[in-house]
Amino acid sequence: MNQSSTPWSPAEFEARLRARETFYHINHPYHLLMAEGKLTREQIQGWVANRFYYQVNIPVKDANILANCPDQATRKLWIQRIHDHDGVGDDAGGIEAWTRLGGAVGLPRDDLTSLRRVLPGVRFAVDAYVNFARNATWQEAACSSLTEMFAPTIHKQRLAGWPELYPWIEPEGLGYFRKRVSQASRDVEHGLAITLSHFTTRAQQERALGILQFKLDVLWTMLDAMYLAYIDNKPPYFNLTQN
Ligand code: AHQ
Repeated sequence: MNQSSTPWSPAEFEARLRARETFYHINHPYHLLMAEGKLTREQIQGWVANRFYYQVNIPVKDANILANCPDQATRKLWIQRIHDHDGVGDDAGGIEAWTRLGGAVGLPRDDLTSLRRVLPGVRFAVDAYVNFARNATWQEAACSSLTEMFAPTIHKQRLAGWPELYPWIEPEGLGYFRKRVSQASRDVEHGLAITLSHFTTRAQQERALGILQFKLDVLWTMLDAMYLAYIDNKPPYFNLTQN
């Protein structure tokens, strides 16, 4: 086999997946401003309200993966992701925790649950992710969740920085990020095992990198829409509506 058709070893394949960290949304200008403490209350609120649409769609995305997955052992593990977000037993779950983050940044619950603040660009990016998971194989959709390889860093950055950078945000609102640090690591262990064992030919491995890039594009595009609306003050139709 020539060089370009030889499969990568699992270690090399994983290293190439992890090398995509460069394109993670921690490096997006919106997130850089956030990490530097330069976002206003409104820009933080806009981010929380728009990210709520992403959060409520994660269990829908994961339910699509379950629906496409005939392997009981996989489903037994994957279903935990739905419990993490929707809650189970007396654990209210991540979506509820996100509404508490909303309250902590001064947003009434209804500002999130009504979805009235969700920007078209955010909606299209999130819907593209859910529709991908609905139509792809469950292994491809599992691969697309691997942006979470890079998530613990971003959650830890917020936990470490926000109390000092944004003292007006009530500290208990950060509970969501705290829980995600361990949940993301657990998710990645499973998602990576599926990916490394399923994508074995070189062409399949290249496809996996493309799927990961698609999901990096989803996260990046969400912040592009927020940057235009909340940093550049150019929300949709800004030039057509009277001030
Ligand atoms: O809070 C996040 C979350 O629950 C998930 C699930 C996972 C997936 O299935 O795609 N990805 C993800 C992410 C969450 N938070 C993002 C953030 O920046 O707070 C990061 C995001 C991801 O890395 O994909």
